[in-house]
Amino acid sequence: MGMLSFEQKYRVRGGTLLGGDLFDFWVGNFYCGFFGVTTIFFAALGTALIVYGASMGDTWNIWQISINPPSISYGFAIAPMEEGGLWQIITLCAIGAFVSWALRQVEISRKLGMGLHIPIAFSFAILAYLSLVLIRPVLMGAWGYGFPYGIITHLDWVSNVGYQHLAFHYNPAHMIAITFFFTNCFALAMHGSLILAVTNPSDGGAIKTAEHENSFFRDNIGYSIGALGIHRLGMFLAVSAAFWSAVCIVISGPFWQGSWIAWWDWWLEMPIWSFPFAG
Ligand code: UQ1
Repeated sequence: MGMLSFEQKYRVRGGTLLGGDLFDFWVGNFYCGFFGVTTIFFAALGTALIVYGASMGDTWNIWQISINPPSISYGFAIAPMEEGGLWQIITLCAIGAFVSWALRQVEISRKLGMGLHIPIAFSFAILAYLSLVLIRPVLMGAWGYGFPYGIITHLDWVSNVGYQHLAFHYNPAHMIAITFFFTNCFALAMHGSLILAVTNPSDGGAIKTAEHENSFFRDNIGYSIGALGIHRLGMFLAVSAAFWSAVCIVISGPFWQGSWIAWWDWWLEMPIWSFPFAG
């Protein structure tokens, strides 16, 4: 149940983006809101359509079930249900549910008088999804460039798109995205371990303070980023990882075709290699 005295003060009307007082209430711990209703609507409809699509397929093996996008030949047309139309509606439901969830986060943040950091951070995850099923397919000319909704089939799709570019790890935006993901893991491992270290003293020991946190890192590496700073760094690293992931897939196909190894030829073609020795 949590902090009831705190909640009594902050469970206030208002802050809604749409509908005024309509749906401005809580169900147990959960805030409803207009966008809570739309989240449940899109999530329930999308899930039901995935199950319906699975029932039309030839397997109930959870690993092999797949809802596929239309073939490329349909372009931007609405495909028949069994030939990708279902994928198109499920994609609309997913976008509707994700955007509703972000807007519900905005309403809750406004009620609490907080910043909008959470929905802004979450919107970068939505952007990464949109880059795969909306932005890149639009730039490529067909919905068929979206990825299939299946556990194994979406992995096959990633592998296939990777090999279409020969060696995807040579994609510079992919390199940057991976670097942000790993650095993010490193930062959260440091932060999580530091917080556990100061809040879990040995039996009978006293919980340590922010000064202990700062002192550890000053003693260890000569620098402490600070309690607020580590969270600013964390948001920057996480949001950057999602952003560069979106960039790395959107440029693959629409703005660069073929081998990502060959992209680095600009380096070999620099005039500095021949200038003094040109014969
Ligand atoms: C840190 O300096 C700090 O400030 C006290 C934290 O806050 C609790 C941290 O969690 C971490 C991990 C650090 C160290 C991080 C860097 C980038 C020096």
